[in-house]
Amino acid sequence: MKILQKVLDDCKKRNPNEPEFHQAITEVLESLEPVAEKHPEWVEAGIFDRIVEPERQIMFRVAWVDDNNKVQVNRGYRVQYNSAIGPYKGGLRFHPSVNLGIIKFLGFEQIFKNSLTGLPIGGGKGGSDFDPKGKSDAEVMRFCQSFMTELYRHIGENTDVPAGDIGVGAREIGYLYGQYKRIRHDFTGVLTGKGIPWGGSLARKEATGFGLCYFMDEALRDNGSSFEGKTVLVSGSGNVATYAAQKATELGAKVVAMSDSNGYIYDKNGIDLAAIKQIKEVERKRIKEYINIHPDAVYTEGCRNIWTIPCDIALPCATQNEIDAESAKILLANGCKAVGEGANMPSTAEAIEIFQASGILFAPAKAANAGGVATSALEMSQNSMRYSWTFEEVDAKLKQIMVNIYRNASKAAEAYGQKGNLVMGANIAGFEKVAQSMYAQGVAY
Ligand code: NDP
Ligand code: 2IT
Repeated sequence: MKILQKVLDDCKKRNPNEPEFHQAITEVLESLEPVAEKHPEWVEAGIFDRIVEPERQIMFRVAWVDDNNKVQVNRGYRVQYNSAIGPYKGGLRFHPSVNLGIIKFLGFEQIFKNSLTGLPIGGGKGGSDFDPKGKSDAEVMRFCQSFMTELYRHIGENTDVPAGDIGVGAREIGYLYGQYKRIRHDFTGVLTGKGIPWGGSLARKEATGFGLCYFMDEALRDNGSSFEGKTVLVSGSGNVATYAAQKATELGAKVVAMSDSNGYIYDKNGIDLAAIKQIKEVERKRIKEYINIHPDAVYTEGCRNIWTIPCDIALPCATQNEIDAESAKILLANGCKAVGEGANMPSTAEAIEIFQASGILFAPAKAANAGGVATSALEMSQNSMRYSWTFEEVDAKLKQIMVNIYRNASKAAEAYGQKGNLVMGANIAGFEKVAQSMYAQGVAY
């Protein structure tokens, strides 16, 4: 890297001790070096220096009272990263591992992902180190109400529109929306992932997982393959994982393993998704319960070794850095031919290098998992129109968006002499539109 090395070095220096953020900016800036060569006017206008710095970072105290009447304190975040092409848009993550560096890595990735959807949404992300696991509904509600009592002043349907991510699903969005509406006295589309009766979009729940499979389906076909008859591993058993497993199965694959942070299940007959939904969505229990319903399935404690199961296609849908170099090598040695990232940054930089060097199909998160946020943008459109589309209408738009993202990322990779490199293609295709917009709008942030 020549032109952008200083941008990277300065950014790392200004943001010490944020390894996930460093990982995300390093990958993107490395991909963008040939773009910087081609566009000296963007270098001159400081586009690269500006894009790595969030427009605004909000951190706040969230105090709430637990069921034992004890006061608890968490930290809330909203990083409003880039608004060049639309209002800040991106999820909220509630997980004990959340810190500013993680929210920044997610917010930064979100800029390019949102641009790739072709819809007018900027990039942002937020969340808290609050852990919903083991909390009562009443505790989750009190936390969400306290969180929104600060967040509401920073967001709005044309300013910043949060949604779900790890630990934030329909229940949390409901409590957050109720509190926003109460404070603002305004019924607007300020959050997405809302319930269907109160402004949510059909197919939003399914969208990230379905979108991942639509993307992979298109990419596999372009490489003379398909999901038909393939053995698939899906890590995680949350929102993204569940609907990725469902769509992969509908497209003819057999999903043989899923996981949570405690361990993984292997079912050689193919995972029973009704059982997964019952355990995870309804009962909020651990995945090991699956073997009570299917005694011939195998549960293994610890989630890491899921990648040692032989497969044709791996769909990591849990969290960042869940596939390291060692897991990548094992996957390849066992004959894995394609990796589609449902989670954000699930492969380490070393793992990506190994996958790419092997020549298998590698679909990076910001392209492959963009279906969730794309459908969030469709929810915003429906809210603005005060209208709702049918499941089939939304699903058809989602499918077309994912096909377009694949084609645009492929085209960009080819245009820069890197045919098949979807990491580079996605980073470049996502960046160019944002860069053009920032350039046109002058030095306004
Ligand atoms: P959920 O909270 O619904 O599910 C998360 C799943 O991942 C759970 O099975 C969870 O297990 C597991 N998991 C979480 N953290 C870890 C960890 N540190 N180690 C192992 N397993 C872990 O979240 P989502 O399905 O919404 O999100 C999954 C991924 O997809 C995230 O990377 C998210 O950023 C990304 N994503 C989500 C989108 C969405 O629309 N929801 C859109 C695009 C990307 P456990 O229950 O044990 O914690
Ligand atoms: O990472 C992501 O794209 C999401 N969590 C979804 C964000 C959204 O606004 O729907």
